Amino acid sequence: MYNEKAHNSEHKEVKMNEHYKFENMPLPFCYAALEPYIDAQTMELHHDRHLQTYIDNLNSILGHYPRLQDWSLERLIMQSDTLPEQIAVAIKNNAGGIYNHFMYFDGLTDKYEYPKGGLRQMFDKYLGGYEGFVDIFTKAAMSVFGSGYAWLTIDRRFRPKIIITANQNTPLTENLYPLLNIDVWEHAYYLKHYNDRAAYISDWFSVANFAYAEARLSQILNIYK
Ligand code: MN3
Repeated sequence: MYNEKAHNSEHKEVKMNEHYKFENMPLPFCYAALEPYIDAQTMELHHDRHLQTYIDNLNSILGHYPRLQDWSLERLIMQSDTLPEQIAVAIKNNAGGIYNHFMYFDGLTDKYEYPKGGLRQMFDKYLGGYEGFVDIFTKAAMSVFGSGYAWLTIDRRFRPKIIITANQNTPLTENLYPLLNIDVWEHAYYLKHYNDRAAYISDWFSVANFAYAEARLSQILNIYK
């Protein structure tokens, strides 16, 4: 599987258990650190309650299935359709909810850096520079109907692909390697931005962790190129 090797190596860096029991690690900054772009109350509820619920739900299911307890999050997502029918959907949704939120919170920073290195080169070569990326990514995030995410991913030919996913679906099952995402479920912005998703997306660019996206890009290029 295209993603398997990268995910295995990635696990050495990600600050979480590789498998059951999954844990909610504290954010590397305080809840108010992203203000005025994302408010403290939203960060606290989003991380400590929304994400925690996915973790609790998945742990609760896996507690009854010892044979799945050494499965990684990625394996649970990618092979959910091989699981018993009564748990397949719940595992896909809750493992996806954890994976997507880990990506989202890792993709936020209180130490903003303008995109540089290979990431910047990729923007310049394929997307019309940083401004082109902002434009395409914003349109994608705005186009999510209902709840979901917009993603910056790279495909098998190492080209950027900006996609959207519904609910807690992930790009993993589409053979795309995710670099960065934005959560556009209303719980990610409603307390501050109300129904103004465009304002939230615009603010998100001021706290987007491009250093993290760049690190993920370098990692996958080192493995495969
Ligand atoms: Mn969320």
